Amino acid sequence: MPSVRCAAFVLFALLPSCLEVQGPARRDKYPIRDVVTPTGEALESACTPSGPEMCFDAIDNNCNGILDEGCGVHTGILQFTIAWDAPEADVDLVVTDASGDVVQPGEPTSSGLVKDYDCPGDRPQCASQPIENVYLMGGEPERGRYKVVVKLDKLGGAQPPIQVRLGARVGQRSYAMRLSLSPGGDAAERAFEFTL
Ligand SMILES: [Ca+2]
Ligand SMILES: [Ca+2]
Repeated sequence: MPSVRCAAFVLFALLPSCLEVQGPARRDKYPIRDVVTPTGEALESACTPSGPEMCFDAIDNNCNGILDEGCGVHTGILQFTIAWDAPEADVDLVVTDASGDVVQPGEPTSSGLVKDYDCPGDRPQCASQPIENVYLMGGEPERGRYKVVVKLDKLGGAQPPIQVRLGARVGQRSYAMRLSLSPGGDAAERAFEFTL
């Protein structure tokens, strides 16, 4: 039975390398690099599951790489979401794509990014758990430099600092940052940049 033994040896010899190739290739299809957080906050890339997905918290609770899925929030290969607990406050999520276009509500950029949640606004959850959400509508994401800015526009009577959770999805990976914003100057704005 030499041919059978040989075939078995070849199979087992090849199996680990095949698995190694498939694993990282799928995880790293959209790696990000040159991540910069100008004010020193950490961009967390290690996700710790905390249970079923919770809505409108900008956290990937179940660590499947998608933020607030099943909540009516759109997602795509790229997704950026902020959530904050003070409905009186107006916090803005300003995403600039690789072409330099700022993503607007209801009006996709040429790269296909659009904002579907923009609180304060008419949506019911703006009154209780405000969020803003930007997502890629379809297709491949544009390669290049992206900038994500979170800024406190108006306090609206809320007590500063405003605690904001920022979540980002790139491919099947999620990233997280916790921000503390206060009115005036540098304290009102936080950002991170990355190259895709
Ligand atoms: Ca999730
Ligand atoms: Ca969530």
